[in-house]
Amino acid sequence: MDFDLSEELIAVRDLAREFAEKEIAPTAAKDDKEKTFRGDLVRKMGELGFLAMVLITEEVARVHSAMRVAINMQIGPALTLLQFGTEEQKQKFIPGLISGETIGCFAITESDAGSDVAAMRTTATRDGDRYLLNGAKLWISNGPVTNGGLVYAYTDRAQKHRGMSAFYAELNQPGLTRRTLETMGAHCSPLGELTFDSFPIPAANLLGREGDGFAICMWQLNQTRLNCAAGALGVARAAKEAALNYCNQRSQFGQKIGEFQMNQDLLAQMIAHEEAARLLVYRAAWLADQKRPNNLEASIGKYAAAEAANYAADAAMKILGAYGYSTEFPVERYYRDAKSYQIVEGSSNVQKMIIAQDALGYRKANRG
Ligand code: GRA
Repeated sequence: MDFDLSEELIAVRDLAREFAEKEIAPTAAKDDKEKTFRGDLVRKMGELGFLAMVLITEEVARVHSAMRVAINMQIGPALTLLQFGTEEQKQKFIPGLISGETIGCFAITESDAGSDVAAMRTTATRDGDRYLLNGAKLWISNGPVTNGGLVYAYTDRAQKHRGMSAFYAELNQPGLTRRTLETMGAHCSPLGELTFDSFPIPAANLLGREGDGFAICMWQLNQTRLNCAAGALGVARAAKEAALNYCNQRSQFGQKIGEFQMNQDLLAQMIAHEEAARLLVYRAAWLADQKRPNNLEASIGKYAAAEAANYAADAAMKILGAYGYSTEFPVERYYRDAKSYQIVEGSSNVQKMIIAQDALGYRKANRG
């Protein structure tokens, strides 16, 4: 077993850290307050080849979790096109996504289809050389700003999940209305509802074959879950760093507050949870690099990292007291942003279901 990163990976991580600290961190609090989507930073990350990878995502999320979501919206569709797309689809759509020229998205969730993906109602009906999309997608990251991404819909509802199909859709066209949604955290990651009314998608934009959509969706979620897990590590680390700094600065009752065992207990638990989660996330990423199945490992990593981020944000809030609760300092942002990791990309309960059902022999997690 080798726990060292290669020199190349260390260099990439350090470059990402420098970029995050110089380009994202200085305006993170302002961007969060003003709910600004930073398309310019997405393009800059595209130029640097940053729209990928666990190590980069963690560095970005450490300074601003919402910018990690932006990475996921680019790589999710790009990787899925790479895996399932035709040569023409790859050439036409991937470059825009990885350069950040196209602001990406993936539209799975609906009002009655969150954890239960197969319950979606959106349909894609064949009409000559195109499909007409009808239905409403909810809680779509980048919904208000995206101009292209993946959309999942039923081409044959009677076939249940085997009648679902995946499409790449160029979204700046008539037939789509958007509604912006407000959330507690990740304010620079715009979220929206997309309502499709006979929205046309060229038949050439179908990924794989009709009916492949559910399996494609599960494959895609397995990639984007890993990015999410890496983001949670970044938030856990940011909260821990804030708590450590404060413990070394602040004095009460004549001593540094780090001297108090109750704070040491919180710090030790934050560190142990974060480090354990990091190893699990790196294992899932390493398996992906080896082109080995890693659905189970990605679920374990995502679950552990989401919980570690929430533990750390909560503990940091306890340690910093009013300075944690204050909106003038970043810990309250970590706290708000951490919460999303227990909800998105398969809630913590969905991950636990995948993990436990695999262990019980009910449903194998690693299927391909
Ligand atoms: O045998 P079959 O032909 O019937 O196929 C079954 C199975 O083999 C069928 O799907 C196949 N399948 C898979 N194929 C390839 C299942 N899993 C996989 C896989 N991993 N790879 C049906 O299987 P099933 O087990 O009966 O499915 P189910 O019970 O309907 O659903 C399973 C499950 C709950 C795990 C799934 O629906 C799921 O993952 N739900 C969570 C949804 C989710 O993660 N949503 C995220 C939305 S996007 C988002 O959050 C954006 C956030 C942005 C950000 O912050 O980054």
